[in-house]
Amino acid sequence: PPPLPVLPIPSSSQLKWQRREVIMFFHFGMNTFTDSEWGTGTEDPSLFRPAALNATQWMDAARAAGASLVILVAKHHDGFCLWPSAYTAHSVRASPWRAGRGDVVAEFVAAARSRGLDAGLYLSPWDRHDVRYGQEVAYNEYYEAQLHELLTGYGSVSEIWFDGAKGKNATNMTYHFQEWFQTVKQLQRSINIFSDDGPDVRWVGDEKGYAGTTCWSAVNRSAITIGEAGIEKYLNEGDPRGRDWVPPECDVSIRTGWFWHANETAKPLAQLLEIYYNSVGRNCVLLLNAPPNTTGVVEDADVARLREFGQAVETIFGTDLAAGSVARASSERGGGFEACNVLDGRDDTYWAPTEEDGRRNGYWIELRRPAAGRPFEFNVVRIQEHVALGQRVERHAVYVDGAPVANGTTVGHKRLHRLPRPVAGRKVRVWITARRGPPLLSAVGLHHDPFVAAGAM
Ligand code: IPT
Repeated sequence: PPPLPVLPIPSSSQLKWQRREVIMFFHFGMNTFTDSEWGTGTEDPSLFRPAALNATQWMDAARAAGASLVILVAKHHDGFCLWPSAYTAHSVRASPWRAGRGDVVAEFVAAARSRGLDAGLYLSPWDRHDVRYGQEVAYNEYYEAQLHELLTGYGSVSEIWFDGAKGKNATNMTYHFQEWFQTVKQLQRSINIFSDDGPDVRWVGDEKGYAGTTCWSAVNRSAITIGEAGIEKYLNEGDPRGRDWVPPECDVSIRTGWFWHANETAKPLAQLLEIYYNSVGRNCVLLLNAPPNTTGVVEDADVARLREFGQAVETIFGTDLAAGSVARASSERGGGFEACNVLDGRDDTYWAPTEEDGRRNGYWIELRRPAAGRPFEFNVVRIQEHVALGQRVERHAVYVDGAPVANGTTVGHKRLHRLPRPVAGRKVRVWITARRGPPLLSAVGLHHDPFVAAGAM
């Protein structure tokens, strides 16, 4: 029989999200036109006038980066709404753009669909414009009403983002998160809700795009208060004893700011790849932000950088040097759970050992080059758990022909080890030295990363 789950386990929406690996964020709005990151809320709507907004161009940039989901900031802290909300005058309706008949959310969602991408939305709880902010009942109702508009007017929304950000001098205000989350799920059953404490996807605790070297998908949600300082380390590493499956998302901008500023440029490729290894390679989804400019397009240099990034990931991971090797393991459960499943490129097949195995010598799986073939030569090791049945690995180590080359703690959906220099050998063995249950591995891959710069490690 198949192995039993080790709780907690992901929902099908969370699994689908996890397998996206790279998704994109678009911060665009009043701040784009005022050279600001946090607007005051007093901005004149007439300032919002992108000369040639082209959301399809944003989608092409997202696709070039390898993203399958795009998230738009529909309202940031300044309160200006990118859709013609019926509940406020502070929106695109009051701007000169498209003569006040424009709707960025509608154009964004339509462009995403036309390019085969799923859409998500961000609606800032902190609102520095609306007069109801500070009046608990009135503002929470306003916020609910806007959730309703966004989640009923634009078709299927895959993710919604609740930012915990709030200025130090912000008016006191209790957000009714539990009611909001309930409304969201009632309107969109398969949506993933992002906030510091999920319920579906959690913040990783920083805006650098780095997860902890130990990174559990689980946490105890009751241990987290949204927006509270001091929770960052817990969010960064997760909790091996967590009862709630709430995997982390790493939000980071390709530039310094979230919004477009004339004097900023995109991070170099090497830095974006470092981010990839420290996010996707540490059991997270990478949410990469690109800021459209005052024209309403992502700048050519940024698009070029996103394309370079997407191509680099494809160059490194498009070829699995372990393909064609022979897999054996400390034990095999049999009946469809053979060691060779780690080589088939599928997420739904995996190696499962016997229950007794761990009590004897410990668990290991080994890839071997047939005697006639050339030795392996690689500088990246990829290990993936079948997290559909829970995250189990607590500690692991990688050996090449008996010599240690890498080790670490958690694995989760994907763990990447980038080695300082290429190694060669005929046998690659992964030891699982500590675990919460028999390890279930869906993949062990070997890759060559030509972008490892001398000294970049
Ligand atoms: C930070 C919020 O405090 C946090 O709750 C989360 O929403 C995060 O943003 C998302 O990036 S604020 C930021 C200035 C660190």
